[in-house]
Amino acid sequence: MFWNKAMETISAGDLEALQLKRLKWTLRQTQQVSLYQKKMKEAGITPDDIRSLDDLQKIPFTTKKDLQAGYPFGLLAVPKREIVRIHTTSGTTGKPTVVGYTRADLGNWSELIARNMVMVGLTDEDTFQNAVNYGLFTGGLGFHYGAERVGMTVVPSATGNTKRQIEMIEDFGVTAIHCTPSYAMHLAEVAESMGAELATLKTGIFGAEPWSESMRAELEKRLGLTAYDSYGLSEMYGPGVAFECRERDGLHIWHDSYLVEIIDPVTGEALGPGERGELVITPLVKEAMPLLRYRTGDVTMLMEDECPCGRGQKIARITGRSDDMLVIRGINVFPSQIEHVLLSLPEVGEQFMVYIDRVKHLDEMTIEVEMSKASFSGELQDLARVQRHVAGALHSTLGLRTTVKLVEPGALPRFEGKARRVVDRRGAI
Ligand code: DLL
Repeated sequence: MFWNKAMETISAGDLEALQLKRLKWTLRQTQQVSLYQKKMKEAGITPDDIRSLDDLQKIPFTTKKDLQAGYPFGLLAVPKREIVRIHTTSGTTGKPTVVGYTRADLGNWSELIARNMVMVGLTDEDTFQNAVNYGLFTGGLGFHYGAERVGMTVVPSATGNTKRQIEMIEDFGVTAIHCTPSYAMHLAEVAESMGAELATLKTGIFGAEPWSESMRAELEKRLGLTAYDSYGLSEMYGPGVAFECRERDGLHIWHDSYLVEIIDPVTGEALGPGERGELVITPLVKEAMPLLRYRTGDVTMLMEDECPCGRGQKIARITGRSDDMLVIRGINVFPSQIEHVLLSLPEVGEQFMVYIDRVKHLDEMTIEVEMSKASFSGELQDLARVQRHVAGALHSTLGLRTTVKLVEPGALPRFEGKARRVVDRRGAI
């Protein structure tokens, strides 16, 4: 099913012409912002020097630091009266980025969300529970307006009060739910403890943080739904940038609205399909806050094969952020790899925390993980064997020795929004 078939399946030739036209428009739009005027001047180029899509390479990158330096409204390309809403990034490091939207931006954004939802088979017959934060976080209002545009019955439940969320699913006959994968896992736990069957639920849209294929399998089994990965970032409106189709093998990045590149995060050099690196995006229709070659910090790769669904370019699931990648004794580790290993072991549950310390100049990684309910029977039995088994499995995937601590089911924190499972204590005194 398509929401906008002409755009979703546009031919390569027409797409190139459209992308170039929109890139030129974006360049003109950025010239209202002093940061880009300065960057282009320093690079010795003007918007007129960009005559083909390949010329994109001549344009300097924009980084999160650039955006932080413009806090709060320094990146806006339109007068304040044209801004009808603002959101901000979650701002885990330093100042958040303020993102402004014109009325046209909000329309473009809803269109992209609508495409995503229809792509996975949702229609105006569906009842959609939007179990994410409705404040400055883009996940709430972004999906809300997209789902309304499709004509779904929207339940704006937001987060929290998990028992009530489960009752809503059952009482309102909710067929589709949107939340972070960590919150979905918590919903599953609470539903199980209440004996709720969630019989009407058939579609789960999960995103805003990295999650693994094993997490998908677990969520599908426990919530009885088909789970789709949704990617986006506030700087590019929010969710809706890339989304899985029913093939669930990579995420379609909306080619008429975003130009994508993958670069080596260290050298900045372009990488080809199949090579994992940092995702760089140039949005093509953003009015209030245009961006040029924005370094997302997210690690993925361009996929080579054409998708049987007929839509365009796909990226692989995001494995993590180039800047949250943990480097432990020189080895790169993504928290999603740890999650993947733990979920494959029946002795332990899915909740874990990672602590990193520096002991006598050496990095030490400690992983706390809950025993699974099945293997926990009042006391941690045969603790040493389970511990060895978990540490062995982690070692063979990560190539790294770790200390594993087993804890009781329910002992570790649950997260309503994005999970914060890694505590890096190496910088602390
Ligand atoms: O998280 C937008 C969003 C809301 C996406 C709801 C999907 C669903 P920010 O708060 O600005 O925006 O955080 C963006 O989150 O750069 C990634 O590092 C991470 N992220 C988002 N989606 C995924 C995903 C929203 N599907 C940052 N897989 C991004 C992995 C993701 N990481």
